[in-house]
Amino acid sequence: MDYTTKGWGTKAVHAGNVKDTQYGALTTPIYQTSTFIFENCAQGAARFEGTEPGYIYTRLGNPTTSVLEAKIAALDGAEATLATSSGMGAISSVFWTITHSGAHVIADETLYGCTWALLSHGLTRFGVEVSLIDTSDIENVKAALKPNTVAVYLETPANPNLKITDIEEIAKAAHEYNSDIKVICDNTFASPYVQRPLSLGADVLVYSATKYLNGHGDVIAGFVSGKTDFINQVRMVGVKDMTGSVLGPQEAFLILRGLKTFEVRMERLCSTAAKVAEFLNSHPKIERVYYPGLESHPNHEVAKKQMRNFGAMMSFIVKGGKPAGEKLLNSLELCTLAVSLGSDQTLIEHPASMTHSTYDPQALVEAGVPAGLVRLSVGLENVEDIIEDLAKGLELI
Ligand code: LCS
Repeated sequence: MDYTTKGWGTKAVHAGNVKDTQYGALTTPIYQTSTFIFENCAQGAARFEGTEPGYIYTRLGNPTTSVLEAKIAALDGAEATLATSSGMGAISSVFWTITHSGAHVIADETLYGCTWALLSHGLTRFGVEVSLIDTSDIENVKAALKPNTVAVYLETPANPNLKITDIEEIAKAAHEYNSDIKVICDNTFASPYVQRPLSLGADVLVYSATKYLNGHGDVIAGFVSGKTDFINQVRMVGVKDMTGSVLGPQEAFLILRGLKTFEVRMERLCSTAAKVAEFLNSHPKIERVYYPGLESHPNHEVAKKQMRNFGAMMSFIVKGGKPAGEKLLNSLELCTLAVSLGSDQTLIEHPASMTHSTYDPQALVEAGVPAGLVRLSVGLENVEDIIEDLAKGLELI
């Protein structure tokens, strides 16, 4: 069946599933195998040549993972998807595929801390030129484009301050300059439920599937989505030869299981987050809330245009800055002090000393991550319980 025109829940449950003709299993089996048997040498050679379809070795593909990849491609509206063993595995496999010494990458200055470190301290060691700019101002992007630019990389909403960049505008400017430039969007904070950047002109999506796509805080994984030719390149160069960042079949199965409830989880998370953001925004002890759904967000109009909901991530500054924020984090009982996000549990953390401690201090200021910023990933608990916990914590300050 073609699921392209079907609803979200239907896609998440059915797209990509392969009928088990051997035993009729309802759910996708876990093919816990490192390698696959060839009937004879000719068949092995043909599979390596690519003239005969079929599995070879799990670093190149596995039936459990293939079902998951097809499902994510359906959710992203992508031609193809590649699963990786982490979000950083997805991002680094893409960069190892498209960069070389002398290539130029434009990236937003506000990124997940390890992505920032990969670009600033990692790729530059190998002769890649990296320009970190504020991509939310299109003029900055136009000014940074150069003949050797191979990619424009951004997160929207960005980790940790929920900065919003206009994907359509960036893709248009980059492709007008040079149609070979890859516009790469890290869609982790939004998830495909909230935002589908390929339909806005982006070329490549990367994810930490550790977050909403798995959704239960028990797996580390990543994805790359895009055109079939490009995904094949990332599979056969970026992952097979350069990073080896392969997702195991057990993890693929757990993500498949998590995806069955993707739509209901996301609906609930987004509606709870909107209420929590309103609560924080009207609280006298809160200085500022960063949530794309609030009219006070500087790019609320762009968020409304490109997101179909506003997600479940937010950050805020408590009046009194870092010491007051720390007091709050140390006193919460239901909201759990931990990094990561997109889990069933509400998680709260301090970016400057945790997820973004990889940044150079000056770069952190330029990226709009003040010392007092607190990041909240709203979970599946009941909204009144989350708000009660935050209210109690704020009272203690
Ligand atoms: N991209 C974004 C936007 C992320 O938030 C993360 C992880 C990654 C990529 C990397 O994914 P991973 O390799 O961990 O699967 N973000 C984290 C965070 O904010 N707290 O802990 C991890």
